[in-house]
Amino acid sequence: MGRFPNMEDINDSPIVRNGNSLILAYDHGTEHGPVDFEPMPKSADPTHVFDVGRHDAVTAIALQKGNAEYYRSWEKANGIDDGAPLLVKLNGNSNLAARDDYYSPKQCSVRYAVEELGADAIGYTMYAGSTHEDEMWKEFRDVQEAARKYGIPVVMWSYPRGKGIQNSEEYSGQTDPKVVAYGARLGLELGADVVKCKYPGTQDGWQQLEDVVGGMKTVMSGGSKRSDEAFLDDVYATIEVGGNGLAVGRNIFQRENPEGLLDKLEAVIFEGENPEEL
Ligand code: FBP
Repeated sequence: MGRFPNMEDINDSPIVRNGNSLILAYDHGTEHGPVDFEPMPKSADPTHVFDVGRHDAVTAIALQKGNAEYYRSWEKANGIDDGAPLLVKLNGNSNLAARDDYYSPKQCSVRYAVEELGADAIGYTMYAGSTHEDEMWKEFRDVQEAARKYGIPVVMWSYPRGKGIQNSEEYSGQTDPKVVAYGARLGLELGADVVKCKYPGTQDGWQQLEDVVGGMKTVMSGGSKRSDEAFLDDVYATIEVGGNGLAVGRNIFQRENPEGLLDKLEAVIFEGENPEEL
């Protein structure tokens, strides 16, 4: 059953396999700038990462509009028919902007993503807690309703941050389990199909999030690069308590050979295997 009556069951979406997803995120040139490519300079070439996305473990590649256009022409020019399903990230923001609080402007419409780019899903970053939250809610409303018309899943990057959280005595920061759970719940109530959240540091913290999402799909946000073991342990901790996988960038493209880690992630996310036994 889809969450919306006219929507297909999300489990039938190409971005989902065995109920779970591994989204290869590659919007870092927007969000962080070229500094994220320095540890692995070849990752600055989008075609290198497009190629990594052909690994069986990857159920979607998340790209900003410009790279999504490039992705489609790369597929066509090279006769590639086994690239990852495309998730177009509709909004994004740079590290260069001087803003009074967090805001992620939208620069791609759902219509363009679906009709021109053939998107299988769309993504939107929500900064609840920012003084610009109201504006983002309005933008998300339009995005979500348009996506429903096309019957494609909506993935919310739900990253509560900004003055509302910084100035609160109740919350300790972005990865406070209460904050992460609140962000996840907003995904459910605002109409996302998948919510992507920061790892709150413990399995118990992820459990708190799972307790309030009413069965909506949740994926863990990768974070900065760490060892295979530490990374797999966090992913497994979420899967054990009902998580549905991962949206990951740096832990994949900052590795010289990400295939080994992708093989293990495939076993953990889609087969539920314990990484200690791999
Ligand atoms: P990573 O796995 O590299 O953390 O990527 C996930 C992601 O959500 C990217 O899509 C995005 O570019 C980045 O994290 C944003 O992270 P932040 O806003 O916390 O710097």
